[in-house]
Amino acid sequence: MSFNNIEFVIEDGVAILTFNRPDSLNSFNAEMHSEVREALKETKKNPEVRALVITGNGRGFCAGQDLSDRNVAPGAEAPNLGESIEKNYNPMIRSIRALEMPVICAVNGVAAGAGANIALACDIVFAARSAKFIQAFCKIGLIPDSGGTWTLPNTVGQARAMALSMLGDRISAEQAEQWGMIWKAVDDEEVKATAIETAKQLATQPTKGLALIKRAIHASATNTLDEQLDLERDLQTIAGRTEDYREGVAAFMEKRQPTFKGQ
Ligand code: T3D
Repeated sequence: MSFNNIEFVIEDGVAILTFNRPDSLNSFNAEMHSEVREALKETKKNPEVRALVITGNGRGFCAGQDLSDRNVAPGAEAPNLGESIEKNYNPMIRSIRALEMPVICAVNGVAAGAGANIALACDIVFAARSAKFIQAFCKIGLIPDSGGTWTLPNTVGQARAMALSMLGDRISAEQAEQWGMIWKAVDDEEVKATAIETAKQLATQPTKGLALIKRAIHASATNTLDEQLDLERDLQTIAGRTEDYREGVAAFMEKRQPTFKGQ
């Protein structure tokens, strides 16, 4: 697969999707959207892929929408941003959330606008110590999209979500870690390697079980405890029927390392 705006490789069971428009801090134009869609489709359908890493080239992770693609000249018709969200950003966030495998993000630099919220939609987020998270939308009269108005209150609470969204302050990776917005801040030169190593390790684990964990944790944001208990019962039923569960228990009983196939 060859792309102009992203890099996409598969190695050791891990798909690595790298945003690659470093001159504009990996902001999204229409072509990049369509390439990311294609890469996510391939990630989903390739049976060898058992984890995904998302990262960026250059000094930024992603600065959201490429604003040079928006005609705001006096007298020009107002762009229909809802259409753009419906066609591009929402399907991307839904795809990341629905992928039945762990999605690991390596935030290599500034993550602004939709870029910040794409990172926060991933399952495990590592960020370079120098990276910043910016809900930049308010600075141009927009609201956080790409799931930001859902993810933020659910991770950092309403007070911080509101202030981050209205002030558009730069949040450091360490602050993001302390607030539970991301998993870990790591040294800049280690962030991509750490994410890829974690993904490769996860790609040897019970993929179906991990996908069910992902489903359960996401559902908890809107479920009552009763609903969540029912969901755990249902998902555990599915988990208990996987080959990997059988292998995990057998390996434990036989005091050997398990070999999980993701089945
Ligand atoms: O429109 C729709 O479809 C609706 C959906 C919207 C989703 C969104 O994401 S809306 C929010 C869009 N993003 C932003 O508002 C962020 C804009 N960027 C910034 O505020 C700053 O660039 C950063 C805070 C991210 C980083 O600042 P700094 O000082 O480190 O870098 P810089 O000098 O501003 O940027 C470096 C270059 O990248 C620069 O180009 P140049 O001057 O070297 O040729 C800059 O113009 C370019 N760049 C950065 N962000 C964008 C961008 N070019 C186009 N679009 C961008 N979003």
